[in-house]
Amino acid sequence: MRIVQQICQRPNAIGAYVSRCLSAEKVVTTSSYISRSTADGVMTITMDAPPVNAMSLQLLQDLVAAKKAAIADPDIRGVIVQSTSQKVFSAGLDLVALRGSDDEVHAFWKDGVQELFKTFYESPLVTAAAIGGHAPAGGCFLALLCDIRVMSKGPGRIGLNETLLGISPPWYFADVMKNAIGHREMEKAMQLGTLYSPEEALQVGLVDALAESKEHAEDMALAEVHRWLQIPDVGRQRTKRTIRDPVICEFNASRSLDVEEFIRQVQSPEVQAALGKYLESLEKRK
Ligand code: CO8
Repeated sequence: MRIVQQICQRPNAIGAYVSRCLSAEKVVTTSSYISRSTADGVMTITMDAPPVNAMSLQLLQDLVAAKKAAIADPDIRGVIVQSTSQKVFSAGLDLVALRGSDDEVHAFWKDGVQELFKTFYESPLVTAAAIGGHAPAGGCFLALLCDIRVMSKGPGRIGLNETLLGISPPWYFADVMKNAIGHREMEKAMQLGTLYSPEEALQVGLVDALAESKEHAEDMALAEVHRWLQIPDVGRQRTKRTIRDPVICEFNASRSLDVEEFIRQVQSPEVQAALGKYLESLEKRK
């Protein structure tokens, strides 16, 4: 499997994406779950794990690898995360993976979810999520790690709905949610497992803007990234670090405990039963 990484170095930022990289072209390797393309200093990471971009360990690791590649590339200053699906950004963590063996769930959390949080949250790059449909649970979490969130109007829903599955997400899920929507709204939304419509999400501040379609969301996200890139990196990045560093420090200090707590929780008979029922209910909707 391979992807094409294309680089255009034109100074004309906004609008230049329309002709995304017909010139210089660089080929890099990838997995089957994402593709990346680069233009005008912005890397676009597109999730492609049908049907719903459920975050398996592989998809999580691919996202992390792509983001790290962007960070390591001196020509890249911004990142957009999006999906090939017309109706789902990501259905969140792979529920089947949460029913794996001890070793599997350990690796899933430590090498997948924790790495995703750390890599995206502490990244200095301007990062946007173009949310072209449903973004429950882990899908919402990924969007919350970005600086900018644009969601398409329509039937898609977004929120941290873990309690509906009988699970309780870790503190840093709550923290990033609180940053977006405030403490009181977060307390209600996370306990009730609220999934917001795009209009409601805009109203509470969970997303920054609404688009008419998935493609429009991607265009708006790119334009907004370019707007942020007009700010000198040195000041913006230092400010981002100042704001986010305390959370990263707390996270680094509690990683082992967090893995233990995750394993304890997902392997309890109650949670396994709730996960089983939830997967069955998804099946029955057909
Ligand atoms: N994981 C694995 N498989 C999934 C998931 C998922 N998260 N979501 C959907 N699927 C599967 C379905 O079972 C179905 O499989 P199959 O075709 O084999 O029957 C297939 O994907 C297609 O699903 P749908 O038919 O439901 O697709 P729709 O387009 O109709 O609906 C939705 C898309 C709205 C996204 C819908 O699939 C849905 O609601 N999915 C569940 C979303 C959800 O609740 N995710 C929660 C995941 S938990 C999480 O992310 C955070 C956990 C934090 C853990 C903390 C513990 C300490």
